Amino acid sequence: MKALVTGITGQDGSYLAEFLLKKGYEVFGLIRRSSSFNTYRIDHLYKDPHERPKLKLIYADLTDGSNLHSVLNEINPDEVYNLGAQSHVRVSFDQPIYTANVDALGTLRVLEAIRSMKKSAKFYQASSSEMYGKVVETPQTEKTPFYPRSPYGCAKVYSFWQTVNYRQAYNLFACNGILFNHESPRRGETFVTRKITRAATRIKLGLQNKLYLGNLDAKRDWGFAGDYVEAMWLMMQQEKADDFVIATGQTYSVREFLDEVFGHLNLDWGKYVEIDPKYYRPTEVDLLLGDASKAKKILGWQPKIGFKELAKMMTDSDMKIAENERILKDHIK
Ligand code: NAP
Ligand code: G4F
Repeated sequence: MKALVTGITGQDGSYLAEFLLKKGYEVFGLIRRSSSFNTYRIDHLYKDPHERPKLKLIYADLTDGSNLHSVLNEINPDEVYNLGAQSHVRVSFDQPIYTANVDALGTLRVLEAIRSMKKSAKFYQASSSEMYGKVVETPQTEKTPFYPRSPYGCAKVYSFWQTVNYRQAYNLFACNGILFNHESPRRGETFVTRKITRAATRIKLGLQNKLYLGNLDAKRDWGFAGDYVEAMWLMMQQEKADDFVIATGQTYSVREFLDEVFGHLNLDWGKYVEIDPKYYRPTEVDLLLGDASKAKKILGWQPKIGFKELAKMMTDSDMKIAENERILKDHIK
């Protein structure tokens, strides 16, 4: 089986690549040209003599339709996982048009490329709980109407419906995973969980004094990325394409995440955290809480790692990074 993954250098792309390689897939990852290294999350796979022959990296970009067209037609994958995106909600307010180009039109470009293939590929779209935005009901299910609150959320709603429409209009196997927030030690460092675990561990070792954050009252349904990529694959193994909410069914505030992380390090976050209004969003998503009953029933999927374990896993991992930073700093002195 051949799988093509857009966004392979991202958090989810790296876990999904590991997962698919373990299942024996040949994995084709689309990467962007960058002036600095952007493959650090998958370097361990590339260096592994068992995995390397099955992992192929190809330059492509979701803003370049002709490039996607030729890559997909050349590879002829069985499954396409569209994980590539400008995925930062706050940044989408600064770059709304770029975000729409990548996160909305980018999806359409991939769908069009699939439609041009002789043998059609199955398609997975990385849809998001951000589509629920100013939630109209709690918990959120596959039937909850969308009310996006950011350019990112709007772009994801567009992609959601294009995916549904290509399924209905062209009979493509095209499914949406509506994933609630999921984190890991590989989470980008500007998302709130990782920003907190990086700062707390650096504060513990005297490498940093303050942590500047925005809205501490926002609540999220936080799961572990490693659990969530399995759900993506399960959706693609069904007889019929469908859309699924993937979530833990528990919600916690940013404040509670701070309690957990700083508590684990025996620190009082009140002494270190300051509010910087620049991290507030023009429109906020106050509360997300998913109901993944459909995924449990049809896919047999449920999360393995809960909130406390996730916070501890990320803190312990970042402590190792901070320790290395300290050694380096002491060495330079
Ligand atoms: P991430 O770590 O930010 O990774 C995003 C990936 O997209 C990176 O590989 C990035 O490449 C790539 N990318 C960005 N712009 C691109 C472009 N123009 N063309 C091609 N690739 C591009 O995101 P993630 O957390 O793994 O999330 C994966 C997907 O799930 C995203 O679509 C995100 O919107 C969606 N999602 C995430 C969550 C979550 O909580 N993590 C929840 C719901 C949905 P570089 O490495 O070169 O930047
Ligand atoms: O970690 P965040 O930036 O994640 P957000 O906005 O929920 O988006 C993530 O999850 C979505 C799924 O619902 C994905 F689709 C999306 O791609 C991304 O992965 O912010 C979480 C909350 C927000 O309410 C934000 O206002 O934390 C609050 N927050 C408070 N201080 C902060 C900060 N967020 C960030 N990034 N940085 C802060 O300093």
